[in-house]
Amino acid sequence: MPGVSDRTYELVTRLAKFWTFKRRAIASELTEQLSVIQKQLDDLIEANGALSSELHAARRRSISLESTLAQEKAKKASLHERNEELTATNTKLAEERERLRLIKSLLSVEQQKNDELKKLEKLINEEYRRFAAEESSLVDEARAAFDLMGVLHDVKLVVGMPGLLDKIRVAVAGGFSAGKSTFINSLIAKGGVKLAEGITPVTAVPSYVMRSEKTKTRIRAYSHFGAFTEIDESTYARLNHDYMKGFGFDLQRIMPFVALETPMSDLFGVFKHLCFVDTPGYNAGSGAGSTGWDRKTAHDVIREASALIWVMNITDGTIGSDGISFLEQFLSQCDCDQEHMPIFVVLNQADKMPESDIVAVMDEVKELLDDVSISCRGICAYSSTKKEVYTNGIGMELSEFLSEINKIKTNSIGNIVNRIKKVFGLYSLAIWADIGLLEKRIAELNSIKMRALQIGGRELHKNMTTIFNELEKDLSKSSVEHLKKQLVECDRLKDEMIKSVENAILTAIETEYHSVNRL
Ligand SMILES: Nc1nc2c(ncn2[C@@H]2O[C@H](COP(=O)(O)OP(=O)(O)OP(=O)(O)O)[C@@H](O)[C@H]2O)c(=O)[nH]1
Ligand SMILES: [Mg+2]
Repeated sequence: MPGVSDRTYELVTRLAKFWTFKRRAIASELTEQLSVIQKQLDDLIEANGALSSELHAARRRSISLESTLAQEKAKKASLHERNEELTATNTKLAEERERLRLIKSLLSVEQQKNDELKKLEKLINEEYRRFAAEESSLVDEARAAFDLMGVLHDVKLVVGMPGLLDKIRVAVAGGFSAGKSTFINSLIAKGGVKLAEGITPVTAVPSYVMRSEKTKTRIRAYSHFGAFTEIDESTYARLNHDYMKGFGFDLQRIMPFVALETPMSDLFGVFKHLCFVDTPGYNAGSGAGSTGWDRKTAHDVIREASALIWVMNITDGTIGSDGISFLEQFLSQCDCDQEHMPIFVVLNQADKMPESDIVAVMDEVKELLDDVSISCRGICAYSSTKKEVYTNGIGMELSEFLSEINKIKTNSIGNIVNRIKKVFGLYSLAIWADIGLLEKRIAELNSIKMRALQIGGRELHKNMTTIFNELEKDLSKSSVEHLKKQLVECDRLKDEMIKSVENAILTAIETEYHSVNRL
């Protein structure tokens, strides 16, 4: 059947013809067709209206959905942000918990029952101080006090770590990020614990690294009382400058050092007696909390060492005036004869430099050290990461140096005792010198008195008595007696300190022996 519009068209065509029959019928059919069309049109208009309002509603819904979506997206972003904040807070809390656990164990760790160590502390901190305040003969008293504090520090170290007694301490020092820790790590066997390394100042607490004959690593964090707590590798790995800042105080005050016993490699030979001491960079600044702390720590640690390995970054090109002045200051303070302090220079990170430049830096460093009369046993160019020595060095090779150090006879007790004897020997000399001077003056005064009597008779002698009385106050026999009493006190302190040192260390060795046998 033809569609409404086809039919309409057909009817209109027929009507248009002049001689068409049944025009009325056609017109009526056409009218009918038109009304159908009109109806369709009306329906369409109605449907269009309905669709338009639906479209309108849909648009409104879409706009509202869009705004809901935007709100949801914003909510999601804020939740994500919150989540990240919470994760960070969680990590911080975990770190805080870890820190608190470490502080708690350091503070609660029981001090070994070592009465002799306490006695030594009292002798140095109280009795010696009293003696020093009264005594005025020794000119360089500050140095004597400093030396005795060093003795106390050393005894605490050995009491806390009797294993150190037969070890030769080799301090590994230098500027921050020179690669000191990486250098020691290159001497640790595979599977042993690693010291923290990094590009920002890392090492904050000195670490004593000793060879362990077992495969297991033992890490002990020491408190100031010579007591220690065992810490695990992950806690140890975190003990860097940034982590230390989080304590809000110098952790070194309650944890002055850490000791590791770990399997060592035989890269440069097997050295059973060596204990490498990783030090903070002397120029690391205020990283651990207070300015100069690292320099002081580095100094304290190096002072008590028997040898020094100076590590520098070869790409710095030269040793630098601050490095030289640090070395000079150290040599002037160390206990042994400056010329006999074995020093070895490691030009580290040599993998970063062409061989021709390495030789030039090596010569420059040697020349600089010669200029300031610092003698070193040898200089080598080394890569701690590649564990490789580059070109021929100057003087001894590193392996020869370590082998020589390994043979040094250690006698920590004897060494400490000698240091005490040296301090009190100086006091004794100074007091004897004062006694000699006083006695000489008294004799001179007496001779003047006699001459006054002989020349001017009783009258002159009487007139001078007032002056003599004043002079005699200072030059009286009682002053000599006083000095002699100080000599007795000097000897007593020396003997008591030596006895306490020996007993404190013996007690520590026995305690360690029993605790090892209990394990
Ligand atoms: N290429 C190369 N990089 C090295 C070498 N030795 C150390 N490094 C890198 O130098 C950076 C510093 O090394 P550390 O061992 O942390 O230096 P450090 O002297 O102990 O530093 P502080 O403890 O901060 O004073 C680290 O990123 C090491 O990976 C080396 O021989 N070659
Ligand atoms: Mg380090």
